[in-house]
Amino acid sequence: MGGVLDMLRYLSSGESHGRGLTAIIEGLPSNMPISIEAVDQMLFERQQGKGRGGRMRIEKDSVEVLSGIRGGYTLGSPMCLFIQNRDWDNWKNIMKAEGEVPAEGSLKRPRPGHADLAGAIKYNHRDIRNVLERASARETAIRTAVGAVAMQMISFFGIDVDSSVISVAGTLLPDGQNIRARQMEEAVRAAREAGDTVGGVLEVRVTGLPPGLGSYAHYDRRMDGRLAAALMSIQGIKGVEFGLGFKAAELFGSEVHDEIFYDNENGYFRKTNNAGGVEGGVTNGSPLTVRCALKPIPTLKKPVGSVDMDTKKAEKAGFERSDVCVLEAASVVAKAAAAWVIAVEFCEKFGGDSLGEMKANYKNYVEYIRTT
Ligand code: EPS
Repeated sequence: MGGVLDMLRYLSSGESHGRGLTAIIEGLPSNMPISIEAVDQMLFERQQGKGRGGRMRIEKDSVEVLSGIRGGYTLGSPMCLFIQNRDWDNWKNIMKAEGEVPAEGSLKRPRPGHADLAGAIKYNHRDIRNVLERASARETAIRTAVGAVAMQMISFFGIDVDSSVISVAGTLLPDGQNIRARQMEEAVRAAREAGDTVGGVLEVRVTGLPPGLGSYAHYDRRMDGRLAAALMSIQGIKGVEFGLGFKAAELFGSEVHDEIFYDNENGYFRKTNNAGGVEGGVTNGSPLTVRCALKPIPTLKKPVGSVDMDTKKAEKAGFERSDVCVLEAASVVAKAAAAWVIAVEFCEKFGGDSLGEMKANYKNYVEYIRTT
């Protein structure tokens, strides 16, 4: 996931209404061309979608690279990314770093489902704003930028990561762009009119993966475990399943397991992919398919019950300007999060200091698979 022992790792910082968001990525190979436009395109996609709120009309997310690139190519040194919060101008009085914080920014009525109460208890904050500023899904902007860089790295090895919304508020979205858009719109409109919010299910698909990423040898090296952790860490995700997922629990083994075939042209192959591309924590060469359940966001115009943290009296939860639905945005973030984990695993297995060295390592492995 990007821990201290990973060859590829990153650290991010930034508050929702602070000056901006930053990330430092360490461990990218040198000599890799980076398209800033491609990163910005993904940031743009994250800002879209039915049900987004007023904030997205203020922001125009684009990444500034402060280090790690020269002439459009990675140097092998840490890459620092920065995304400005345009809304900072409206908030700098409330978000000030020193002196007394004005009372108008202070929040006392925690929103059920948000980090508000648990976060305030944990960090001993009297003002919920001290929690929500970092807990906010605004942070996913920088995560998306990091994932977009990772996606570029793995694309040099023929790996493609894609995602889409499967269902909204329990209704499956049919094929066809226009009808999907209408259905999303309808679900969002109904929720907005009710002062409510909606969630749904999204799917991430990865093609071009070699078999052998991740490992069965130790619990924290399992590919599905690492991916699940990365996806669950996206704000609002409450469930993750691979392939048949929960459905597999209802079937016989003979109906679930993907039979193995072999021919000279394809080597080993499967005709089904119920496993979702991972067996024993290791990629098996089939496309990776992961679904995520996203709960409705917890900021409701018609708030549910809560308690004032000062008076301890029953009150409705606080309301902040917010989105009605972030499903399409979360689908972009999920794609980015999955790409990051794959890039980490890729560096683990084929790691080299330059892109050329990694390509040579990869070629060697592909040749081994072909002849095995
Ligand atoms: C978000 C920015 C936030 C929220 C949203 C995601 O902006 P603001 O709080 O100023 O409206 O719109 O955050 C949440 C859903 C949340 O619960 O915190 C973004 O950039 O994606």
